[in-house]
Amino acid sequence: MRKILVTGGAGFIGSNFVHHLVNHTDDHVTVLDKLTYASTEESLVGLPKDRIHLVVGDIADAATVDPLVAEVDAVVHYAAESHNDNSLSDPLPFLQTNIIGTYTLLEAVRKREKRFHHVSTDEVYGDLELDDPERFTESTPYNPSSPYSSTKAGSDLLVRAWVRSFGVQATISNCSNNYGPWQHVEKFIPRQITEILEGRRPRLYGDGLNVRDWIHTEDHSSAVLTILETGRIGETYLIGADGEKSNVEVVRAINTYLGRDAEDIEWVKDRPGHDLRYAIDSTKLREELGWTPSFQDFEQGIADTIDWYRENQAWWGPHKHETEAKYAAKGH
Ligand code: NAD
Ligand code: TDX
Repeated sequence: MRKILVTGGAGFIGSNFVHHLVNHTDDHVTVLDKLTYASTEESLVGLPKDRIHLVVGDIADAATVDPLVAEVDAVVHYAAESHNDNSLSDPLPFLQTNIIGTYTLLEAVRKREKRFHHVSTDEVYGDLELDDPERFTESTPYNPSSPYSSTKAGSDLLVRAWVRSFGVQATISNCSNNYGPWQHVEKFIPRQITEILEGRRPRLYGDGLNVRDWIHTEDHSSAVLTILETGRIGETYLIGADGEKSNVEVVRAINTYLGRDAEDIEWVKDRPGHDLRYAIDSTKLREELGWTPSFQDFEQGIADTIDWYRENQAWWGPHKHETEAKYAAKGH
């Protein structure tokens, strides 16, 4: 039985990965999570107690991290401050968790000689024009735009340096926008669904033409497990499922599934520095490691996600008011 430490395993994508490990391997999973406002500890409830252990703590605290790393075979690192809008109003927690936290983990895996997988984002590459025929590849130069994406870029570069300078056995993945259950209501798709469920209109930034490359979080998990098990040390793999959609297309799909006029939209102030388009070319991951996504029907995926938010109001309801108050203060 392998022992895996999953940082941020009580968050949206990390908790999905923990379920994926429990369902697809016989690994024992230790979750290290600070349980910030974004965590979804409930998503871990019901998992077999002999397979999973939750430790509440900070990845930037070496005294917490080092003994946990010593006990496992590999670390999969999801923990992060993850929301661009928050990074624009208060960048410091992003530097602390995304940079110092990643550094702290790297020092522990270096000392304990453990395998490390670093989960990152396509936002490190900046953005593309709407009509650019190119997509991001592993050799696209880094060009992050926001405090969030610059700290993720910094953390990726730390991992590369620890591989080259100290021989740390690490891989990196950069994934596109995830959707699915347990995503915090601050993020785009859950915010729109829950605005409508609370009787308000969905809210689009700017002209709504910005494009994101959507992937179901379950496909992100299967890709990360594939890289953990078969990826080449020192390599970066881009994860994407050919899911490019403009924001207005996504909102129309949500409106339509909820039986509303597709064009009934509240147009709000744009995000400063708003990246125009992300698009992933995941050829390397598919051809080298044989990974393919399973959730290719976006309309069905959105319908399932909407149904999940309808059924789980008890989980997201308590976070909604505070989240909307923050947005209202910024004019979003
Ligand atoms: P999230 O905000 O939902 O979850 C982050 C988790 O990390 C939370 O449980 C939080 O409590 C925990 N955490 C935060 N600071 C911590 C600290 N100092 N110590 C320990 N735990 C801490 O984020 P998410 O959307 O699930 O993203 C997870 C990872 O995937 C991040 O590294 C993010 O950059 C990356 N990613 C996200 C997306 C996306 O679309 N959401 C896409 C590509 C990559
Ligand atoms: O109410 C909204 N209206 C709107 O038009 C919100 C919250 C967002 N938007 C737009 C901004 C973006 O173009 O929707 C798009 C998606 O926004 P977010 O959910 O904030 O995601 P994004 O900024 O693209 O970043 C996400 O994907 C990459 C994750 O939050 C990051 O953690 C990940 O690295």
